[in-house]
Amino acid sequence: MFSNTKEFKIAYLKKLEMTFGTSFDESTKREQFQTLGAMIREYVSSEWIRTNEQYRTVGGKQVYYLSIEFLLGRLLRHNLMNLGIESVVTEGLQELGIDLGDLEEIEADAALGNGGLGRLAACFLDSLASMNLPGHGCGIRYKHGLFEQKIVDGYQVELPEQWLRHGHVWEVRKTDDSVEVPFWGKVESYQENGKLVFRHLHAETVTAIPYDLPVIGYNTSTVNTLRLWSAEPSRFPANIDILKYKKETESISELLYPDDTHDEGKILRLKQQYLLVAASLQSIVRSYKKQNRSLIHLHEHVGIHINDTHPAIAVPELMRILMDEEGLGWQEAWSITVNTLSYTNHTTLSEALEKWPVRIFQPLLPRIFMIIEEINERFCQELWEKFPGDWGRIERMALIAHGEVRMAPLAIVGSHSVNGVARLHTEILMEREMNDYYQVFPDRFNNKTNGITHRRWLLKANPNLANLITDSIGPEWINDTTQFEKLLHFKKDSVFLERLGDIKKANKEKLAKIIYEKAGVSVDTSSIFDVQVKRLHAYKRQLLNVLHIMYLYNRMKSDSSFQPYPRTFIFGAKASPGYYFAKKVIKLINTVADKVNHDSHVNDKMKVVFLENYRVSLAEDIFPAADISEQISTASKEASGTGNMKFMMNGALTLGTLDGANVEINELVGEENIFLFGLRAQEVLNFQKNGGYNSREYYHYDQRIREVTEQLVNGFFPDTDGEFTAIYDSLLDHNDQYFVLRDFASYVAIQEKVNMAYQDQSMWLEKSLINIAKSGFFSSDRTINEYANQIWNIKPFKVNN
Ligand code: F58
Repeated sequence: MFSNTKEFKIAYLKKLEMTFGTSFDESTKREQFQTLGAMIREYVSSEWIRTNEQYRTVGGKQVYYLSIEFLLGRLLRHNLMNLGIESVVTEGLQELGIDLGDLEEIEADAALGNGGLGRLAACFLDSLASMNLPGHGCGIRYKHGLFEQKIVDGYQVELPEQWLRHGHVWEVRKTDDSVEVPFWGKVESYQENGKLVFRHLHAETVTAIPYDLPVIGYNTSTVNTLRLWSAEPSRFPANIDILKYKKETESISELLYPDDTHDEGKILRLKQQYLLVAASLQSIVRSYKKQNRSLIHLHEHVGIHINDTHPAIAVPELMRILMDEEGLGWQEAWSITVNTLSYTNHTTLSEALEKWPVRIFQPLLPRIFMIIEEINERFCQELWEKFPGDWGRIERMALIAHGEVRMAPLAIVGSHSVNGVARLHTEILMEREMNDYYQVFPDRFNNKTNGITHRRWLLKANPNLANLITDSIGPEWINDTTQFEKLLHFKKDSVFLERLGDIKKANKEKLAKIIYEKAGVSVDTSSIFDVQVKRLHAYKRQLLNVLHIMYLYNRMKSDSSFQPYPRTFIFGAKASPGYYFAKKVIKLINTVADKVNHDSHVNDKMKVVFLENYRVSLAEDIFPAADISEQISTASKEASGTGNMKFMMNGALTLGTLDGANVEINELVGEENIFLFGLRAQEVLNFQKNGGYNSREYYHYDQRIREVTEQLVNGFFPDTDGEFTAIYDSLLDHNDQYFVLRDFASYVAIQEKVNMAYQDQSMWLEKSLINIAKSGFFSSDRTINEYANQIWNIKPFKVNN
């Protein structure tokens, strides 16, 4: 469409005038952004069509990644980069007096997710397309993504997120590919030609409309698809309140994670999950049938991945399609289902594994429930044969028990592969959390350590570092991250290390500006940028971090000889709207920030910053600027973490527990290049099993702990009467479930080590370099390669021009 700056400018101006009926001089920034986005989408459309055509006609097996979240962030620069037209476009715009960076800011983050799970799905899509793998995403087009966070008087306030207010320039609405999804009603069975046949009657039907997004691979002709479903009313039934029906239907794709503390919310969430699964499976089967193949061979040509338990209803839904619609018998349908499906678990927290009350499930999805009952019966029969008389085991393992449908067991029983997301996590699943199932299906369990796309998190987010790497080892690392290791040659190269230091400093200056603009705090860019950004959750222990800051503050106030190296503590986190404790921790961080930042005794040595509305686009400015990456979860609780990988790839040093993927980071970089502290996973698990931890002992014996915990409730923070009692109680009355006080001393000690280490800059930069050089393992290209070869059995397919 355009191969040089001049052609680009002509096409751009024409497109702008045609789309908005306005001259360039009169156009707004938004119009300029929309024009550019639309141009790029058109630019890729022929490759997109070609990819789909060739997948259909000559391509091999395809995989569909079903996920309730896709945390894409912004797509403009990422797409330009992957298409290799970033510089032509940047220059062309510049000649028109437009800064690409300004247009980038116009794009709303597509925040269809809340954390690592959703961001992982987005990284996987990038790797699939970039490695020419036929893999697509299926998700929900929530009208409102994750809420926008404001901090008002230190508290989190949630505003509805509005990413679609100005439309989404990358999507294409495909009305003709819409499908119908039934809820409620009843199931009737009768004999037909000697076969038992089921009919779903009087259902309330919803139309699922797909919106397709092109997923553009880096430097390749592959353009895969992310299909996001939106719920709309289908034909309006007679005699109903139309407005009510419309509202109810549309609410299905209105919100990510509606509040499910009451039945209405539970129904809505289950509807979302079924919408995602039923619509995706119908559309997958429809496109499979276009290839004139029999469904008996489905698993040879199609893989369907269940990302966490939310899409686990894919198991009974695929059975339903194969039996009720295609007429296959149970055995045949079951074997195809199991061979087609695979499942990833993302948590060891048993309370986080989904369970649905039968009283809600059965009436809402009557046929699906019948199928789950049958799967359950057959599975329990098998267990009975394997473990005769072991009622306890059967009760623990049943798919339906105590009035609930258990989604993780359903996914395990109905998939040929079950994977954890880091080595330690998978071990814990196999040895503890899912040990019963592991004993029955030992061959299904496997590990796939997470990864991140280095194209977004390094090439795009940290262009100066990317250039330094390319200057030093050539550009091959972009397609092959094992090349990162070549950087080790520069370990003792003072010129290289100095450039590395300069780049970090420049990134810190950029972030400092953002901090000043957003939070009104001016920070010292030669201080240590010590960063913790992630979902706010008790197990992630933002509380430990803030208690340590309080301790430092106390010590600086009472001991004038205590002069630690200057630090800037940076936080970013959203708390789930109904999570009381998490919100209190946010308030505490902001309260401490207020105290510290306004105290002239300490504020030239330390600052505390809470950046509101943490999201992908903000993260892209944070990771490149960090010196210290806080990964301080209670060991055994963080399945993997992926922020830890983003920090590492950008040269920050990890300060963490041996949890999740930190274990693998430690093995790669060696203990001298990471700061480890705290209980080990096994110790935590033992305490949990056998008891023996008493948080009050730590309170009594450690004066530092006593002081900071008492400060939560003794008026140390003015005007916060009772504000932090819940935190105080969690630590002392509820015996500190997450071992914050147990790990406190060890955390303080390791922070002192950081303090010393940072003061030897050349040593620090060497450690930073080693971290970057070893981070190639954490590219999602490596992860996706493992999924492709070991789970999905899909092969790269080069789209022909
Ligand atoms: C995260 N899970 C894990 N869940 O916590 C993290 O260790 C891991 O690296 C990441 O998945 C990718 O494997 C996660 O983000 C959620 O956000 C839940 C979704 C359902 C509601 C509760 C939170």
